[in-house]
Amino acid sequence: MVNSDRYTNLGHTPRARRASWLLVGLLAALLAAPADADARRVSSYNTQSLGAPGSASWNALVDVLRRVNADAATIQEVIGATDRDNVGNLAQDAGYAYWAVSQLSGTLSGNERTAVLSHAPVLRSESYSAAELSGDPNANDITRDIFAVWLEASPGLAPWIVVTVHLKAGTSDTNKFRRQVEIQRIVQALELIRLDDPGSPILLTGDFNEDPRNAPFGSPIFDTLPPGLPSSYRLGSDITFPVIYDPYRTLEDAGLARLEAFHEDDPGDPVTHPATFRILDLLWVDQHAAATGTEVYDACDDNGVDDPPPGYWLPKSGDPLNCGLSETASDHLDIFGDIERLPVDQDADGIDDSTDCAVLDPQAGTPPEIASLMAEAIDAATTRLFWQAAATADRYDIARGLLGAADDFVCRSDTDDDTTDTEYLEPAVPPAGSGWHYLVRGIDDGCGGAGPWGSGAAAETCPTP
Ligand SMILES: [Ca+2]
Ligand SMILES: [Ca+2]
Ligand SMILES: [Ca+2]
Ligand SMILES: [Ca+2]
Repeated sequence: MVNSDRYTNLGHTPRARRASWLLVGLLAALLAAPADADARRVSSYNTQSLGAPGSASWNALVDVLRRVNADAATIQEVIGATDRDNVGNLAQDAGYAYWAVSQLSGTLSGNERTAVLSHAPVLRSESYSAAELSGDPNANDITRDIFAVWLEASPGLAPWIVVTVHLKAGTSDTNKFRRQVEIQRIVQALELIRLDDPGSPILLTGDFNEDPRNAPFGSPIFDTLPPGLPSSYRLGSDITFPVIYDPYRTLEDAGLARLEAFHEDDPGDPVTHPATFRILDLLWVDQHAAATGTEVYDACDDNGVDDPPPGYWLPKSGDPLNCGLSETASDHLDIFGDIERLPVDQDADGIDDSTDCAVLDPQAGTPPEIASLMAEAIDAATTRLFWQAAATADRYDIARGLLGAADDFVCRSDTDDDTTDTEYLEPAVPPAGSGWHYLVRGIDDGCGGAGPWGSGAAAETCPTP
């Protein structure tokens, strides 16, 4: 750690009755962590059921999951109670310590759940039903629950939130209507998630059952319920007409960006459902995240080498798999991306969303280190310390240490006649032949608490607010 706010006050003999002031230099360059320190690989895989543990399809699925080795592997088509009960076994076989499975709600799921396998602890999960999102208890208008998990991030950072979906399949207008309503429900789920965790990166994955290459959309436009809906289908009373089929613009309007992905070393092939040559499986990120790389995994493309063209290849775990294993595992391919956080400061208080305890309140947040401590002599007996205000600090602590004695800092806040301003008048003079140095920290009386001193030396010198 660097004492970038350390100010040194060199004492002289009393006879001189003068003090001279020395700013100890700051090497503030350092503490930024590597950009990818909290990066995560996320994947989306429609597994076409899990199969029986130990079966060929199960083993192939395990092989692909291990080869891709996502930090958060989302899967769709966990079919029936047997698959549900086997998700823990799949996690174990694929090398995951944590996992979570969605619930079945309403009548339209086809008995299919989604799941997440995670290397990081699952802090929370929510399986959102239509009724819960709608507010209309009779709403029964989404196929599968929208499933969100909160995953532990690096210390001090807001959790990663991974949302996975499996939307209605089919190309009829009625299916498009149902898919658009599901997309609107996803946006509602994102609103709920952001209400709780406005600083978290949100990753949306799943089988969306619409090829984005079919854009532009914008039609059909539904002014009333389409024919041919299931008899148990109930559109939530909160959904208003017209309903316009424009699924991906709706997600973009909600602040999401789709990540393009291609087969290894083949920028001409983005297909995730080979039987129909369609892109059905998608990855999206919100404003807090971006991809450093993406790929659609097909064992037949996997030779462990980044062949020309450069890129379109990501490192994987273990050895390349035999061609055919992807086909044995599922009718879909596994799509994955390496995701890193982007700096975002929504309330412009200088504190990144990822560490801001009040992401939307510019008055609240742990103040950053005070790195601008300056001093001037007021008169022979008085030194004025001053510093630049930290945006969220309501007041400041001052600690004073004897030069050369690293651990002797004492709190001087009790001698500051106004702890809310950005100055401190030191009325004392250092002992002859010695000197003082100072540390200042900002304190947010809201959720942020005390900021760092910039040095461990003074950590205990003022009572923690
Ligand atoms: Ca290759
Ligand atoms: Ca902020
Ligand atoms: Ca804030
Ligand atoms: Ca003051």
